[in-house]
Amino acid sequence: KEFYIVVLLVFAIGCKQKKSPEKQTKKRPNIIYIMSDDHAVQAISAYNHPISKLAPTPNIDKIATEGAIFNGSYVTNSICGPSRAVILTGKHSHINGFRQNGDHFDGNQETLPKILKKEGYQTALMGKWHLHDYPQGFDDWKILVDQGNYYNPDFIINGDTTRVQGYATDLITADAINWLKNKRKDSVPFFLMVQHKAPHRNWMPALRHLNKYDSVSFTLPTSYFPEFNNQKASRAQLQTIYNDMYEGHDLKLSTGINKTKLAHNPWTTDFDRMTETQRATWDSAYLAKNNAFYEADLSNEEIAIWKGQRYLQDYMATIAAVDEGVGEILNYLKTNNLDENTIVVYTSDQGFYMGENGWFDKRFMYEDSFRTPLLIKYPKAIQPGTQINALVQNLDYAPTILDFVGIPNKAKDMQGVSFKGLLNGSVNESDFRDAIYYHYYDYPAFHMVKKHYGIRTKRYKLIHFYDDIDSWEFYDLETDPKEQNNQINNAAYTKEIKLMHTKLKQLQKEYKITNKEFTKAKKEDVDKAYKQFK
Ligand code: SGN
Ligand code: CA
Repeated sequence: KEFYIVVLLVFAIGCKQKKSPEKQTKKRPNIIYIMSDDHAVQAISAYNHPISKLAPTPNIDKIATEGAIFNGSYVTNSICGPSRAVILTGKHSHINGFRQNGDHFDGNQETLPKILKKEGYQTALMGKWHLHDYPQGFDDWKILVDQGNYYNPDFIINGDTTRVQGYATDLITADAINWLKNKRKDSVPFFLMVQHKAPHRNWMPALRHLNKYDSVSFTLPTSYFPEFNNQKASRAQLQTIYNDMYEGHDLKLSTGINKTKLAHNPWTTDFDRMTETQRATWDSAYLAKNNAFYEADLSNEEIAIWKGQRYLQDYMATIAAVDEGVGEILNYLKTNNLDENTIVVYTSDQGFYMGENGWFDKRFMYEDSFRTPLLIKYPKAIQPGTQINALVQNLDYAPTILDFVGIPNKAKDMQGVSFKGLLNGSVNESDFRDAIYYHYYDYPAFHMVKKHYGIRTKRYKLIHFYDDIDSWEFYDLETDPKEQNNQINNAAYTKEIKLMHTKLKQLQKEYKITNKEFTKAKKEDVDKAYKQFK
């Protein structure tokens, strides 16, 4: 009798294991992961920043009103390729091997899309990739070449490069919707990554948005003309709006009154690839405002402020198309009864400066570039209007998604932790992690931000800039949220600084940072780079 029971049991287990992945995964949620490039928290109206109040993002905001918004979401390394590699692997840069832009992603390692595909998900990727290797783990993909261009961008499809006429943001949205409409199977869940170029430099809005914010005067940050006392690395950077932006390429200024030829424009391809009709619409949209600039005959300080305004107007105008695209995707889900069982994520590969410290770009561990927007909706598990203040990182995205689809054990080799419990209310914020680690390596490189690493807790931040500099910074974010006063030499903080050093060492040990990470650049390379990027 026992023999027959054992045989029956073995048979039953065998049957369970043999179930096709399609059947097992039927009720698993779909996932749409939308990521823009360089989209600052300050530029999403759900975050209530003064800038975004004047240029709202109603569709992106909907994800927060119907789901959750993260007020403490950060990256581990504030730069494009590295952030994307962290998101795919759930591992810090020094473990996944992609430390700085230009590195080559080892696509043979385990990644989120690969795991989901093995579990029976249909997977697809549309838009920016920037990892210098063909994507793996996707049934379908269509990626921008390298950084991508706003107008008539080149896409790689199955290894072939094709120039596609149109505006990148709209093309990527259309590719996403087309994929949803025509995907191979309706019986299995899907994982779709939609990755925009916008609002990346050089901030070229869609033709329909070229004059959208002309009459809006954005509030420039109070730190627009900073002093940088006791902040050596900040003094060495080359990412100041009024010193480092190119008048033509970045600010779309012409050479003079009634001229359409662009002022300084070292990389002509962004404009040269426009069709004659596109270019004519573009030129006529900028003509009057460029004339107004020349007619005003501004002082140097006024020019610096004018540049900040032009930058913010264009940057926010590129976001208008992203927001419309998000709206289209959300509508598609609703009209096709997919919204209940689909997790929608909106994030960026990192934050960005919108004039804070006078800057654009990212890279620094200061709040505006260290933070990244994160909004998630999933009606089945997340209450509308959820606000989360815990410290989460892009390192956690893969473990969280795996947890939501019911395979948390697949994240056991990852360094991130699932924050599903924060989203469905089963974990208290006070029980979540209390410190996050950051490490930036891309030096010497564009914008000359020194290598640095550091730790942030709810209240404090400790940063060490190294390589051709050895400079520590400590901030009390409660009294100095804009990080203007480096307190590293303030005796009143001795105890806290010591504690932060200890925590930093603990985290470095936990994340397996070795001395190999603290290499030094050659002096001649640094000198060459300063000349090249100045
Ligand atoms: C380009 C930009 C830089 C930017 C890097 C990295 N210059 O080189 O300003 O820091 O990309 O951006 S551009 O005028 O050519 O656009 S990232 O998002 O890919 O990391
Ligand atoms: Ca980026």
